[in-house]
Amino acid sequence: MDRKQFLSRSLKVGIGALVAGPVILNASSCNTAEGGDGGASDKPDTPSGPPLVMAQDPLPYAYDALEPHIDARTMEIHYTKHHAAYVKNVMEAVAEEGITAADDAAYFASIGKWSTKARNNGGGAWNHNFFWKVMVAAKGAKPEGKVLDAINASFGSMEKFQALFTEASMKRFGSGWAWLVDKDGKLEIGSTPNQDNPLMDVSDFKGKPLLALDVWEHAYYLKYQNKRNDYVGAWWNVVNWEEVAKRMG
Ligand code: MN3
Repeated sequence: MDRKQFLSRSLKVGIGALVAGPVILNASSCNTAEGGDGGASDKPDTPSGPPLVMAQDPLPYAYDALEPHIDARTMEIHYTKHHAAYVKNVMEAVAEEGITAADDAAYFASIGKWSTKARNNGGGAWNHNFFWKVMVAAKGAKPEGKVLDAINASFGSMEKFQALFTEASMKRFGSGWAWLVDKDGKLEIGSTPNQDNPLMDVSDFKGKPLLALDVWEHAYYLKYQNKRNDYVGAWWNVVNWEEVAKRMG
């Protein structure tokens, strides 16, 4: 696919997102400079020419797959309403502001250049694609191998890691996210407000995301009401540690 075809395709995808609501593409993570039907390839540092394309990745399991820890109704609303809206709105911002970026990482690395709408909805689109993948109907799987080793090396034990991550989740006032990141080869725990993430230039907490927990009330209120602590406690049962291992590389 040449550049012209790619731009044309990107534009169609963007317009599709505007008029048709959520666009579900079989792309692993939104935009790539390659486009094309032959599959996306990671290609860092390509020129920031193409319009940004963010899409809603397919949910990797059924709405009820994470029951009883996360209920089907919450999952359905979260995916079809909240996440879909972030994707629709970021593509609106792309059209309005003429946002270009070689890929998601490049976009977030210069998110401060764009509007609050672009920041909040771009973060919302990406964070949820990430969040769905780091959960699985694992029935209480535990980290092992290199993930467990890294957790032990950074935090002392799995119990201490969970306590610190839970604390970060609970201390995030209002809406936001708790994160486990790789920061220069070391694991760190932190949180971000709203839909910010650790890839953003404007974020106080930075690193390569390995695990994330959505602590917006929309993620848990139907089942847990004000008991965020119970939600966090239940969520450990559905963490996809294999995905965390993959992200660690
Ligand atoms: Mn959410």
